Amino acid sequence: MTPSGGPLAPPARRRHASLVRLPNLLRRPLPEPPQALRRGPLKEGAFPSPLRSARLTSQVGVALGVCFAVCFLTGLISHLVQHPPSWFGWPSRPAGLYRVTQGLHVITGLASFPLLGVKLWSVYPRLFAWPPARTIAHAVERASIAVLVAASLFQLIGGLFNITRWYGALPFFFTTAHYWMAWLTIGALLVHIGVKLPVVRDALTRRLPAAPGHRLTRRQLLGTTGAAAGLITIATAGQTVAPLAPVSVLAPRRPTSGPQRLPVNKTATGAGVRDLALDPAFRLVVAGPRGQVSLAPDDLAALSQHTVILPIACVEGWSATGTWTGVRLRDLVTLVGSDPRSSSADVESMQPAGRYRRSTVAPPHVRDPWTLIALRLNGAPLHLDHGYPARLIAPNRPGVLQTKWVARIVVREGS
Ligand SMILES: Nc1nc2c(c(=O)[nH]1)N[C@H]1C(S)=C(S)[C@@H](COP(=O)(O)O)O[C@H]1N2
Ligand SMILES: [Mo]
Repeated sequence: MTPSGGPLAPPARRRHASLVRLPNLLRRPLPEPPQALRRGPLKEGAFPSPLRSARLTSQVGVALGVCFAVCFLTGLISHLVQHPPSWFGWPSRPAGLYRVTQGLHVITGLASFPLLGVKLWSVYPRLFAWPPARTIAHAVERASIAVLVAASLFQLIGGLFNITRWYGALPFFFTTAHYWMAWLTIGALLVHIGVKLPVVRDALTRRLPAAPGHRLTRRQLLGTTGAAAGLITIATAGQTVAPLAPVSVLAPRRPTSGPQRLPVNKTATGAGVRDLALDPAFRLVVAGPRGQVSLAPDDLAALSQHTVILPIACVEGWSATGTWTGVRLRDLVTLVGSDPRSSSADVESMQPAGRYRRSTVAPPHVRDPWTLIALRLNGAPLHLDHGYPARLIAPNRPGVLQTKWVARIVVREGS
């Protein structure tokens, strides 16, 4: 390499100069498109509603930004809990924390529907802005908004499909797509906020005269939008906030529906475990580096029994509380000679295949006295669809990790 200022410096300087010119290049006016194209919605004044204003767009935008931020962060938590990287630890208490974060995730996602609808209505005439792009920088900014709108709609509609369990309608594995698209959405949103911040600040601080002689004022529209978002929340939040259940007419789930007053996602027949679960030869195998035991239902019932009140909190946003009775996982770990304070456990279902047939219980949950291999629910033996003869129930854990029809527990020492 030649040090700068040496005999070969000029090409480097030339490169530098072209970099300096780039912003100018991006801002150089593009040629005007032909006037003959200016018809229909492209005509001047094609969208006369005086309700559309930078102020309306900004106010709805702020509310939407808050919803997206909460939705993104709670979604990230859910992803990390289900796929923990080595640096991530998730506590077992407070027991209902995941129920709250995931409830918020689904509630803010649903409340975003009316907000995004009104926001898009308030700006869609700009689709027909004339000229379509003034400069290259303007064209890039418009393209980034197209990405933001597409990604947002993908997230909201995909999420809605998931909570209403139309899985079959999606041609890809939902959670992976939802996770990566969330980063794209939030990235495009940050760019959008960065670009629009001066406009938003100006629109929110300047007082505008009311639109004269129009039937609907901006305040009324904002009030209606807020009411719509609130109504959607009340009409769906009952799937996790029990007192709202009677008015939650849009909630895909009622917290008390299903056998033993608890919802079911995967039934025993659906999981293909019916015959295995009812087999009298069933044994729960607990295997660790220091020993192994094989427990018949009577053996399990003879161990010390404990009762806990814990929710099932599904990633779909519904949650429901049950009274569970069974054996502490940490007692089973002790039974095979390992230390529950520093052990983790892989809990495996008799379900032959499927994404949720196995889950890992990390040390904070293994040692928690509320983590049970439950045998009973709400005062009766577990219903077949709730995981009979034995299922995992632990505090502060997503429903997908509360493995049903447990047949084998592999204890690992160290982590
Ligand atoms: N073996 C197995 N366990 C499972 C599942 C599954 O598909 N297979 N589904 C999980 C999901 S997504 C949830 S929300 C809870 C629901 O428990 P419940 O049906 O008893 O309410 O079980 C979990 N345990
Ligand atoms: Mo779930």
